[in-house]
Amino acid sequence: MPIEIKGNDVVLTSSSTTQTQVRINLFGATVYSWTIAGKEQLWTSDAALFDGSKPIRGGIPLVFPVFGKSSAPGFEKLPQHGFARNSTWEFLGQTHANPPTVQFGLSPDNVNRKVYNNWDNGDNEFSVIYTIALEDEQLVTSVEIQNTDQKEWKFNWLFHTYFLVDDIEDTLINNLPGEKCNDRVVHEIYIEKHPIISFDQEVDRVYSDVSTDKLLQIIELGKVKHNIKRVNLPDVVVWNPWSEIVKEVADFEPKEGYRRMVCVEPGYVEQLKILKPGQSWTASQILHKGDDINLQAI
Ligand code: TA6
Repeated sequence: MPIEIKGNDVVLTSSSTTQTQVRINLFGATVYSWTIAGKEQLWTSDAALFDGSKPIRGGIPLVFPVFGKSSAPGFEKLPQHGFARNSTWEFLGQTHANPPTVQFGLSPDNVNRKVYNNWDNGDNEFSVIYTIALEDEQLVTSVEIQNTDQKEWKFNWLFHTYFLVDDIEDTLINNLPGEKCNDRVVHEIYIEKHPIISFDQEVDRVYSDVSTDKLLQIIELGKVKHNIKRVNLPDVVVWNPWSEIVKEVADFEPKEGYRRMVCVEPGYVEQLKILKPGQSWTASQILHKGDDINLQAI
């Protein structure tokens, strides 16, 4: 049974092994578990809420139409990260049997109105189609955003992916030296000088305009744990809250869980993307298991 609907969950199972699965909750169309041969790849909080009262903490929350809080006109009243993760998406069905592929939809018809009404004048017509394909050692998440309005509007998009690691202090991320970094902890903008990103304190950075030819790898004790490829997603957020911030985050459990996760988040967040009437914008995040370390020149 490659695709099952269990309550508010859609579960895809690989045709080659039942141990390779992805679980998506309709709330936020949030992927909250992805296993390869029985091994979990994503971090989800033990206290994540699935009752629609707040976004699901962990997995792959979808950030739209704003990243963080913004003072840009029309965005000031939106809460952090917008309304996609606060809305119950429509399951549009299966588009392929192998690899199992499904789609979810969001539009003003099913959006969380209370939050949506704070985007411009609460009348932007849009359609988002989210496609998830489960391959044997790869998960592809793609989005198509369409302006179905008579006027233009602007947006950010981000896959806020929480990766599972064994120990954050053994974890490195490569291929970011030379990139422009907006460091939201020290409030400075600089060019990344470190040959590799390591973690021993809170990290909250936006690397902007990173060529999509750059493969990003999460490396633990010399082994590549996760590979992240991006299509049409020039910005990369790297986040680990560390031990103090998590104390303030009620749905982050266990508190020591910050040691088991790192967010590497492909997006279009440094600028607002303008979409004119009738235009569409597409982007993908491609996650796969990997073996060789691939260091790319600046
Ligand atoms: O993507 C990084 C970030 O914006 C951090 O600044 C941190 O706030 C994180 O997302 C989690 O945000 P949330 O609203 O889910 O608590």
